Amino acid sequence: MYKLLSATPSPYARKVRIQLAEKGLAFELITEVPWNTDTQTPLYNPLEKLPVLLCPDGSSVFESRYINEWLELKHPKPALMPKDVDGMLAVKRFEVIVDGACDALVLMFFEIARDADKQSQPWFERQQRKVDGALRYLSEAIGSNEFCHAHTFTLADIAVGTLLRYLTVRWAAKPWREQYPGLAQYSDRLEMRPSFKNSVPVPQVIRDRVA
Ligand SMILES: N[C@@H](CCC(=O)N[C@@H](CS)C(=O)NCC(=O)O)C(=O)O
Repeated sequence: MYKLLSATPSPYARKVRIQLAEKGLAFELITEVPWNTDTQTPLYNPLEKLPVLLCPDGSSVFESRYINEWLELKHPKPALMPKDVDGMLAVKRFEVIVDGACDALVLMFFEIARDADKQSQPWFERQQRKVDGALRYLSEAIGSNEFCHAHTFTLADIAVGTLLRYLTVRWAAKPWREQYPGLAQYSDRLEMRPSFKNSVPVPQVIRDRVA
């Protein structure tokens, strides 16, 4: 059986949790705080980040987008990626936007965790612009459609759905739902799926100093 190193708020880990559930693949969830010094994450990923998928043969697969692709290739059914090249590229484009926005959110989170005199407002605002740009892009691209691409649930929806719910968990003050009501409805619809309901993100306390 697979094991998954995961953190409760992590949108990256949630993408993999949802994909495993959608494919009906059993896995053991191992919850870590990857930012604490005693995390076991570096034992399995030299980049020291989770999610990490641990395989029954002892090997590990890391980097969420690569894990998603790996699982898609190893367990093609049900397909969460279109078969046609243009469809595939369209889905991957959504994944790129989402990962970029999540990376910016993580940088913002740790920027404001620094001592006040070490925080950089221009750096924070630079990251914020990326998140705002991603939301604007997603709102325009999805509109009132049920799914990101071709009226079908794909890895693109898993990615966008995890970003939107992560915003609610870590950035509750960000008024994205009011700004983009279409995206809010899209997010609410996705959160009804059992795979989403069973992986609702929750904040985690980081014990050690990171930045
Ligand atoms: N690009 C990576 C990002 C993963 C990531 O940033 N994970 C965070 C938890 S949400 C982490 O483990 N950070 C620990 C660190 O960067 O040292 C992916 O998609 O898997």
